[in-house]
Amino acid sequence: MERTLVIAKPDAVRKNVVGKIISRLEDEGFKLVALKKVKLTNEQAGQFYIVHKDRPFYGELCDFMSSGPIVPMVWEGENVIARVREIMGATDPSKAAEGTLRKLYGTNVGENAVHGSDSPESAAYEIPFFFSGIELVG
Ligand code: YYY
Ligand code: MG
Repeated sequence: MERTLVIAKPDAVRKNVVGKIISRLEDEGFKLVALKKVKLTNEQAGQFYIVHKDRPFYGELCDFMSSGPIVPMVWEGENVIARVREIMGATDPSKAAEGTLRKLYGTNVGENAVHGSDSPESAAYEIPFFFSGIELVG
């Protein structure tokens, strides 16, 4: 069964919509296998998003992702990586489809409420970034 790393980003925590994000993923039939609340340093945010290190938005992204607590979680289900990407919607909330999490809860392209792994390779890096084996309860 496939797993993906989802993060309720600092803006979602500030807006008090973490529960709504969790409810939506439960309603979609996925199984929650891990969840915690953490606050990253700027350097830790940079390590998480290391694939974007040469992009112009990297500095702002690291500042935002370390601006407050986040809620990383692991979800399991059939085709969960691609399906969560659909449920999240486009990176820019103003371009995201109606009913998607980013349309509902995002603010702008930088503050877009939620992260979801984009491939099995990304999930294999991102899940152990936050969770050890004994924290993953399938
Ligand atoms: O996978 P996804 O989160 O939809 O977008 P990415 O292209 O991987 O970018 C990661 C993260 O960076 C995005 O969620 C917000 C931020 N970002 C940005 O601030 N400005 C952009 N033009 C593109 C991405
Ligand atoms: Mg991405």
